[in-house]
Amino acid sequence: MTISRITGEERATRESLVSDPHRPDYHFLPASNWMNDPNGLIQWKGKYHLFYQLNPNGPFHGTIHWGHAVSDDLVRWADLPIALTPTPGGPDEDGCWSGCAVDNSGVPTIVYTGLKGETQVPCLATSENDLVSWSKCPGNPVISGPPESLAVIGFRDHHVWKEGGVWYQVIGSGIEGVGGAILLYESPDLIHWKYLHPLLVGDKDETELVWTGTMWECPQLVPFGEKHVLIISCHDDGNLLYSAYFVGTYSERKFIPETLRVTDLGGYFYAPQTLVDDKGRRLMWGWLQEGRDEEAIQDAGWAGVMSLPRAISLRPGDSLSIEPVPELQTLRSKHYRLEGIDLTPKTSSVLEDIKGDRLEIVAEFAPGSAREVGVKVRCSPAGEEQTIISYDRSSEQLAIDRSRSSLSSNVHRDTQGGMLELADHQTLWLHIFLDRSVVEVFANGRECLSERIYPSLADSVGLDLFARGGTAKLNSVDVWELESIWTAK
Ligand code: DQQ
Repeated sequence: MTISRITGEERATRESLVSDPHRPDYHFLPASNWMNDPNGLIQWKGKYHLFYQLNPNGPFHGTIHWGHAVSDDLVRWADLPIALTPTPGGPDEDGCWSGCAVDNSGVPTIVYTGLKGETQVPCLATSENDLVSWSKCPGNPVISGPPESLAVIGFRDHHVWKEGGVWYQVIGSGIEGVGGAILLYESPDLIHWKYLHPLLVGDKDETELVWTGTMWECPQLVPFGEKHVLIISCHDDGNLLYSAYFVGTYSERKFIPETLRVTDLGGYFYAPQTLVDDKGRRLMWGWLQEGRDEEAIQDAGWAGVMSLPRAISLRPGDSLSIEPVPELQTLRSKHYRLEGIDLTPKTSSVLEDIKGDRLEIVAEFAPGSAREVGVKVRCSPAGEEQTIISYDRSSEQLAIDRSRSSLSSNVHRDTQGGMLELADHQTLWLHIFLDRSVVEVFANGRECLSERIYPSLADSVGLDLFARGGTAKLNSVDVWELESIWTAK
């Protein structure tokens, strides 16, 4: 296969990995090696720029650089040169960690975390050629360290915005013995920063709503009308938990939280960032972590995938609505559609003519008397491998059962999911993106559940629909084969 969207070394590397049966084909990921957080999301002169945490030296977290890709349409990406590389002897000599990009009166400016030993400090870089190459600010770091009045755990990851002519910044942190914390700063010029106060402090022992751990990474404070959403990624003593968000009010530089929820119902979506594009949409990407052991990752030669771009908005009741962007429809090729099928516990092989590991599936169920309905993907002909996406009406749980996703021993196989509340006669609407080892399920235009699966059999490409504990009606199902983002027009 010829990769058409890029040139040179990246192209050869991408081509060499095309036959890896677990490597996603329409999600962004670097040519090889390690990727984690999305960084510096910005639309510049109409083009979408995606920076990301990259280790060009192997498929493991270390020597973190900023990788860079650009897109006209949010879907097809072209690799650009590495944007930030650790500088020997500099405050970022051990890594250029996460941060953001802003437009400083026409000067594209990155605010990122420099890592040197254990020390984490905010640094700046600017570009004079439309974001292609970057110069680090000679005065780095722009803040010498965390406030002395606080005993912090971590001081990293930056979200910067301008309000009334003043720059504000939030930095992820934690307070020893207390919980995660977001620290608020202000500046007239992005260079001189004054610490104001913690914007919010968590409770490491509170588990009633959503447990948020000992430290908060990758904060973003985003306005939605009268409300603000504070997105965090929860970290606990070195373990990445999940991304969560508070909805609340922000005024006079104070944030008052009202609700707290997880951003994605699965266990792999982490460190999301957002941007507002020229259509006025708030778009979000997150890092989808691997769900297999280090030996398998080492053998694969790559780790980490970017989620699909998700359009987010705030619903009444203070939860986010999360939907795939319509631009993804340009990847659709062969199409199948079925309508009006009665599903009983004995129904099987409804979709036996459709096979694939890179599919988009839209299924609408009227659950009827069924206790549970759903879709099976990546099914082997004899059923020893299958991944079950289900909705349980009584517990209102949307879940992905991976207990039979793979015969391999080195993969995660727990069932993950969470609450999707539906009114009594509301239909269940599942919008599923399957891309080899990635499953992203958007449910009823609201929740999203992302998982990683690694089937071992080449013929685990079947699909099925099911109802259990009663009968249900499948109003319709549409399935599209999706093109690769590297070879599509
Ligand atoms: N990863 C980065 C940090 C961030 C963490 C380092 C989240 O800046 O806190 O790669 O994945």
